[in-house]
Order: sequence, then structure tokens, then C-alpha cells
Amino acid sequence: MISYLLFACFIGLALAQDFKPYNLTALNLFHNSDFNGNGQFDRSELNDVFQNYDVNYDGRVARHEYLHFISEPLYNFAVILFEDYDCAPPPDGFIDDTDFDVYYKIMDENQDDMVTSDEFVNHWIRVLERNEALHSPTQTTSTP
Ligand SMILES: [Ca+2]
Ligand SMILES: [Ca+2]
Ligand SMILES: [Ca+2]
Repeated sequence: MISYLLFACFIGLALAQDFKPYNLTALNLFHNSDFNGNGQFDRSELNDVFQNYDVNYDGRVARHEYLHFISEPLYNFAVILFEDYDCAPPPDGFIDDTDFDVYYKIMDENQDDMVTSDEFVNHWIRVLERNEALHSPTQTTSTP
């Protein structure tokens, strides 16, 4: 099975264009993450998304494994995203099933144990808006 990397999708989109409009970016991300095509983001698909980051196959994704895939323009955004994913207290620098359980609940707005496409999209719009300064292409360090 061909797994798509959550962030590889992001990077592909970033290279092609801005993340805006966020709703379209989030919808693209949903389609690339809905592996079984049932129109919902299943809990198991959260594992699928991160599977390819787990370079040494120990069932968890270390910070360096995750950041290894991220190139410079989005590095700072990726650092924040990793902290978001490492959400089961206490943060331990690894993303594993305990973190996925918590993160899935965060995405699941109405708490019915299923993340719909709308919930997925709304979640990612919020994430993109919250971190706009970290991924906006208008951010430059050049001086006039
Ligand atoms: Ca699905
Ligand atoms: Ca963790
Ligand atoms: Ca739900």
C-alpha cells in the first residue's frame, strides 16, 4: 500500500502555491489521508499517516525522525506541529498511540469517535490559521 505522508502533501502544496485558501488545502489533505476512501478520517488512518515517519519501526515517531523529512522553509512550522502531535501528557518527544488517541479526540469536535471530513478540514484550517506566521510565503528575512 502506498502511504502518503501528511507533511509530504503539505510540502508538495507549499512548493506549488501558498497554503491559502486554507479550506482547499485542508480538503486536499483530507483526501490524501482518507486511505480507505470512506469519506471519514478513521483512527487507524492516523497511524497510517505517520507510519512512514517511523524509520526504525519501533511503533513511535521520534522528533528527529519527523523533522528529518521536513526541509527548511517549513521547518519551524514542523517543530510546532510535532509539539501539537506529542499531546498526551507529559510531552516526551515521541509520537505514539497514546498521542494519537488524544489528537484524534481533539479533531473529533462532536466526540462521536469518528472524524468526519468537515471535522478534519475545520481542524486543519484552525492549525493553519494559528501558525500563519510560520508558513506564510510572505514571511521573508530580506531587508528593503
Ligand atoms: Ca477513511
Ligand atoms: Ca508523546
Ligand atoms: Ca466526530
